[in-house]
Amino acid sequence: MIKEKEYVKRRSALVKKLKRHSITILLSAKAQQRSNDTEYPYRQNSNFYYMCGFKEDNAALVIVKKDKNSKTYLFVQKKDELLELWTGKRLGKKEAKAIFNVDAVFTMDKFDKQITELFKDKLSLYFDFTMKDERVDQLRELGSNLLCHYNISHKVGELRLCKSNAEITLIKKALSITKEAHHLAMSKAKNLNSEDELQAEIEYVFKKRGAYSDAYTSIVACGNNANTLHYIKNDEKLQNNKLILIDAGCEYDYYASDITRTIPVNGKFTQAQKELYSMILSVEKEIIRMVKAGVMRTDLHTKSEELLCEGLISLGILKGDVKKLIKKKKLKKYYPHGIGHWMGLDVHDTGPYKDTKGKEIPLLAGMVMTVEPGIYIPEDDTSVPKRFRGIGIRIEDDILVTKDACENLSNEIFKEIEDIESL
Ligand SMILES: [Mn+2]
Repeated sequence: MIKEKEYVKRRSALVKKLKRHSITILLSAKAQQRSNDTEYPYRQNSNFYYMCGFKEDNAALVIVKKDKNSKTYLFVQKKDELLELWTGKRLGKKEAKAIFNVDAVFTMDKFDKQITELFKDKLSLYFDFTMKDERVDQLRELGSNLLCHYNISHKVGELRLCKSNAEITLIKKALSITKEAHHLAMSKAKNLNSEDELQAEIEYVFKKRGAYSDAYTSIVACGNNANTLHYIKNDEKLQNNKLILIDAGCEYDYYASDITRTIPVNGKFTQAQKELYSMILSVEKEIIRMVKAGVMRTDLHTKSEELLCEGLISLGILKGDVKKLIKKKKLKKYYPHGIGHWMGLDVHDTGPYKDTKGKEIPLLAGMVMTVEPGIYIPEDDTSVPKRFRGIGIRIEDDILVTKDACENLSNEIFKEIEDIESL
């Protein structure tokens, strides 16, 4: 759990980044309708959650900065016995004031009036106008006479880049559940019929161990299906002698995990699978060894391209010169994605990759990034030796950047061939 003290610290760090006379408005996520009167499970907006930890719908956080002073206001839903009977308990104004260390708590029905009052001061407005919400248009109208509009999500994103110890603890907890799920998949695949059965086993562990849900839709792709990068249908039969690419991670108390393992259906890698898998695994390990503060993520990607290209040449899948093959985008056909991304409250964390001047942000101690090289060979690619066709392999771990090196947070999830086969 993140303590209130930490949220206060985050807000004062944000205030330091804001213009002298400004108002910042962060809105809660809106409950999304699925069909008729059925809703999707509610999940708070990550930026809003990061700044205050409030989990309810129909809420707002407002920070007013005047010179060096700042005031923070939380808007929450009014208590309503009848509505609470249907949709669950609301904290209400009084309780919220006792829990959250803000200057004042208002109910949401006062929002327009309060904001109109605050907007009279000709401040600059920080807001996320990209949110999909009718309240955005409303605010745009209310704030049309304000001096300047800035996007708040970049500022919050900067704060979210480096994780606190409490955040790392939650990511580790998410990973401990995800580990159990992947190990269960490794031991059960042999006895299951279809991709969705395997998906069910994985997500059963997520729920049973107290994770809110998956951090993203699981990919369980057998054989050639692994060559569809965002394959989420997961409804085909598991085929003997094929591999299954499983990209699945739970979200625990709002923090993500993002793990890919590629395992044989019948528990044993074939010779061709083994050769390709070992090559990608050694590249993954080599890239993880390079991760430390100061390194550029794009340099990790470039290195992964070189190593994978060399590997494909040595396996006879590509022919020619490494540099030329990469330049002519011959490798991109088999390695079409990046080496990894930031991870945190979101599986693809929204922290920026470039600073405001457009310069790449180097790795910083406390960042968490994925390292996930992969090779995908379509089954109809006749330019590749037959034994490799229809194989898609990705291996993905979650890495904490430290000052002089890094810590592989998912180190305990099996990825060595012998370990996978032993399960
Ligand atoms: Mn990933």
